[in-house]
Amino acid sequence: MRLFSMPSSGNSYKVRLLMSLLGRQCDTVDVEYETEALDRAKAEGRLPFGKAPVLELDDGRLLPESNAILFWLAEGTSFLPENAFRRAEVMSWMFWEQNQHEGVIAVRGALLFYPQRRHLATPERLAELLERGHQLLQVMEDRLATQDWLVGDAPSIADICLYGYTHTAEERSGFDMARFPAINRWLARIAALPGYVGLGE
Ligand SMILES: N[C@@H](CCC(=O)N[C@@H](CS)C(=O)NCC(=O)O)C(=O)O
Repeated sequence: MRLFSMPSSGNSYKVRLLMSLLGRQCDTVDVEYETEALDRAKAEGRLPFGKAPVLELDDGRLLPESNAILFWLAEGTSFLPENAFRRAEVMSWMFWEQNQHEGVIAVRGALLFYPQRRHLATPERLAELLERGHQLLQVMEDRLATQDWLVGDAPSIADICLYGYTHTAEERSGFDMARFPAINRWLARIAALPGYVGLGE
């Protein structure tokens, strides 16, 4: 397998993290933002949706979308519950991550982190994203105040998926994480899992 992965991106990091937690190996092709390697991967048709990450299977099939890759890798492991309702709950959190959380938490981080995006980081936009992001983080806080993991009683790909951008929500995206003690305890639980790797590792 080959993973086309953007080193600085939470979406690519989620996949690298799950691979490491599962003790699975694969070749990694780094396709950092605005580099020749990214342009080449696009030109060679390796990124079907024009974005990283993409997992290339040994038979050449390409799987884009970070959460689809998590789902594929987790099949048959403890990171994807067998119970049908629990699996559907995992999907709920993963859809929510893509259609609400990522568009605010990751986007605010990208505006502040990537110099090429700074011109879009107007005070009004940053303030709006800050307020919305705190509301979204409160949704996670409410869930994690009553249970250790987002779904059921074990870590699943819902946790790995949401960890991707939540763990840099303060340092990169500027959210006030002191407001969210249950999220902070959950972040520490994930960082303590055997096989854990950080974003820059
Ligand atoms: N929904 C996609 C989002 C992927 C995405 O937006 N990737 C960005 C980095 S976070 C990318 O590859 N950008 C390169 C580009 O747009 O040229 C996923 O979860 O995989």
